[in-house]
Amino acid sequence: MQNQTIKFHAHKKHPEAANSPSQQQAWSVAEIEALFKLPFADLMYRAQQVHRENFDPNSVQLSTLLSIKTGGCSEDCGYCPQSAFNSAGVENQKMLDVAAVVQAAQAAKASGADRFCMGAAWREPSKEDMESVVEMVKAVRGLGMETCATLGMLSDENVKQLSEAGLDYYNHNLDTAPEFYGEIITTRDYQDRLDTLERVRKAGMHVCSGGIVGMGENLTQRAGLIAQLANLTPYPESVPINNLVKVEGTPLADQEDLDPLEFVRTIAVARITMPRARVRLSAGRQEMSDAVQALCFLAGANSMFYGEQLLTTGNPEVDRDRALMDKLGMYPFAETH
Ligand code: SAM
Ligand code: DTB
Ligand code: SF4
Repeated sequence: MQNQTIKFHAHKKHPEAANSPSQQQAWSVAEIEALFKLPFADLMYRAQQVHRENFDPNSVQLSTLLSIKTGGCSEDCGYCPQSAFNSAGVENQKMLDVAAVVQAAQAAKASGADRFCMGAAWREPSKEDMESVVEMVKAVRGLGMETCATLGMLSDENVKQLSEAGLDYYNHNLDTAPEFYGEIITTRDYQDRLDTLERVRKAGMHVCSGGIVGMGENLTQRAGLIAQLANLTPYPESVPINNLVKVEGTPLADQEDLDPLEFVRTIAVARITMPRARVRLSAGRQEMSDAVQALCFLAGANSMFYGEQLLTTGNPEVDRDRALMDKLGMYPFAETH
């Protein structure tokens, strides 16, 4: 395992976009597992080194989420309150109209977010769905925000339409290691996810892909998820690391808590193995203390979901996040570019 030596270029708006496959190291699951097992201080030191070589360590990229179509999803993802297989009490809603989406994006921008992510509870979008999404992407782009969408699996035609509409990022998570995946989802397989990511990449959009920890996976499986992500060539520009939000009515509602320090370690390992990615401290922040979040930033997280709502569950209030950033001397990426 060798240290990456790519230098941070302060003038670049998107250092993560310069990630080049030719500079990329291949990672075995065993190597990644060895990182997880380092003494905590050694792991944090190494993650900080990589972080500082590639990014301004005090800047945090802020993405605001909006659920543009909620509930009634035909997939059986065990963690998800929006699956029709689960009974989490989420009210099904039809797709929002473009004006409502633009209004939410304007509010997000005014609060300091630089990226707006539109999420839909679909296995995959229909032709009619795509027409509305394309309008939404164009309108949000028109506000000068980066756009992201997460709509399920995509066809070649879908990626073409999204790319032509100017979509900057597509979020599609691998969620967990291939070996554990079948315990959580049965209605689509791992390869389907990899195929969608490949299509997004080929169409020239940036890839946002990560996963969920705390679903009962073991350490090797956590390492297996990171290995899958880090060995994508190139690895994703954005890597959301979600801590399972345990929602009543889902099969994972009673899952045992992951030790918060294991979550911090996962962030550090993602940072080391994907040096130029935006590593996002994602779902689960509402249940996290400021101290754990501070450790995550120290471990190399440099992005978070920002705004009171994730898709159907809560996220810290903007005021609490502003206070946290102030306390840590951190600033939103949008305010320095
Ligand atoms: N339906 C699309 C899909 O699955 O690709 C997009 C929306 S889906 C809700 C996006 C991601 O949210 C999932 O892949 C999963 O990683 C994350 N997610 C959903 N429920 C979660 C939960 N309870 N805790 C943590 N992350 C969750
Ligand atoms: C991601 O990795 N996490 C976000 C976003 N991408 C779409 C979603 C988290 C959802 C948490 C459960 C909910 O609010 O429904
Ligand atoms: Fe549907 Fe996405 Fe939830 Fe799975 S994670 S049930 S695909 S909304």
